[in-house]
Amino acid sequence: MKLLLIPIILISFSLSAQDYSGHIIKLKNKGELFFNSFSQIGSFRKLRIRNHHFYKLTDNNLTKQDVERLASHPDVEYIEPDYYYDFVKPVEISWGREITEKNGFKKQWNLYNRGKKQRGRGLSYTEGKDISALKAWETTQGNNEVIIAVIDTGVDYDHPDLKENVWINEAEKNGEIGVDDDLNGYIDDVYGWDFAKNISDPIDNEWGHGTHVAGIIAASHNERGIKGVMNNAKIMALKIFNKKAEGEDRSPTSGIIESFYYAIENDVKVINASWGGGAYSKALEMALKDLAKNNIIFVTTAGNHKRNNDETPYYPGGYDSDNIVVVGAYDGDGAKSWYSGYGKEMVDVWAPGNDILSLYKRNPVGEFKYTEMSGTSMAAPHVAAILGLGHSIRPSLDYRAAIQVLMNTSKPEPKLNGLSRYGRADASSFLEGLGEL
Ligand SMILES: [Ca+2]
Ligand SMILES: [Ca+2]
Ligand SMILES: [Ca+2]
Repeated sequence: MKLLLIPIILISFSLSAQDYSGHIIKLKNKGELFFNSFSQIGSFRKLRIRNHHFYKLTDNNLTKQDVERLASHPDVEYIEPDYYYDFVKPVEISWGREITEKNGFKKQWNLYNRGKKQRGRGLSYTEGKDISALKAWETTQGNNEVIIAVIDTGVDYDHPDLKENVWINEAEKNGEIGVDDDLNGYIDDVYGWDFAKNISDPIDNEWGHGTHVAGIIAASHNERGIKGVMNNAKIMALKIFNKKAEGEDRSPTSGIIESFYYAIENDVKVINASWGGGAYSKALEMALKDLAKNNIIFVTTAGNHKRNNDETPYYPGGYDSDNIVVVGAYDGDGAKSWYSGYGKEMVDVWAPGNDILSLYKRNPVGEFKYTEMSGTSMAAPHVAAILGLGHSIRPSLDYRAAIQVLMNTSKPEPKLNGLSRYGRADASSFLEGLGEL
């Protein structure tokens, strides 16, 4: 395969503390008195969160006194800024041409590291520094009952190397356009939802980041392209980042929270969240705990900021909920990727993150391609998929047990000592470990 190396986008995760859009208000009840008192302040939108009374107040010009008045109303549990989360940042991206299965898999050192230098790249590789995919596949290649939500820039669900493994809401697919056929509050949500624009189509047509993540998890083991960690899975596309929406390439916390409850309502087992950087939100922490109550594991990144996450909390990995797995990135030698965040307490395990070959969104003339990207965004989906393999053989697997086995069966790596709680996530040892439960 010939790759034209063109560094294009940097995928970054930087926090700007004042960056928010409106406020999130949690009410203790339906808030009839509240809305009578504040009908003149901005406009309120009810968030689609079952069993809770959350509203988004879109007025951006509230004074400190306005916020205090709202907060002191007896119906209000709390009010907080609706912080933005960022995707976007330095990742090297290289454009690939059409590739065949044979030469595609050869480039997937992340799945099978032969320890060979790649031609012309000068990159170093050490045999065996991978996730042991080949050995794991002797046990399982996945199961298409296992739903993994990719909360990201959307997913190009028509990519020929992914479309077999895309989650489809059959009631909407076979239903009427313009009608909420399954009465879930979302009209025509066939593949998931675009929470950024609040429209039904979560296609990844602007960034390609979510499609790349989805391909790492579940590209088909067919005659073309690459192999995902899972050959069988269902990828649900929950789009929160959008170039032309409210925060442009950022997502307000309110949209993220709604996407979590969409996942809860639709039997998701694992969420991949390759994003970060927002300020602490009580509402988001509560939503993460609700994922745990619904046995959903939340896999996220250590960030591409090179910092120690023990010293400066990095969210969402820094939230206090026992269903969160924070993943750092390693290179072809098993060493920490130069950009990866780390932390003896706050980073759990490691996965491959450099020059990862996966799917790319279709180009402007409609061709489906592949590309390499580097970042902790690429490391996290390896772990989401490894957990998905676990669910494939143990459908009622408890999230706490799954996470414990993942940690305990990770490979100790001297080069990563002191930088995390555990070692390199290992698919084959994980499945063996589950077998011993
Ligand atoms: Ca619907
Ligand atoms: Ca419909
Ligand atoms: Ca393939």
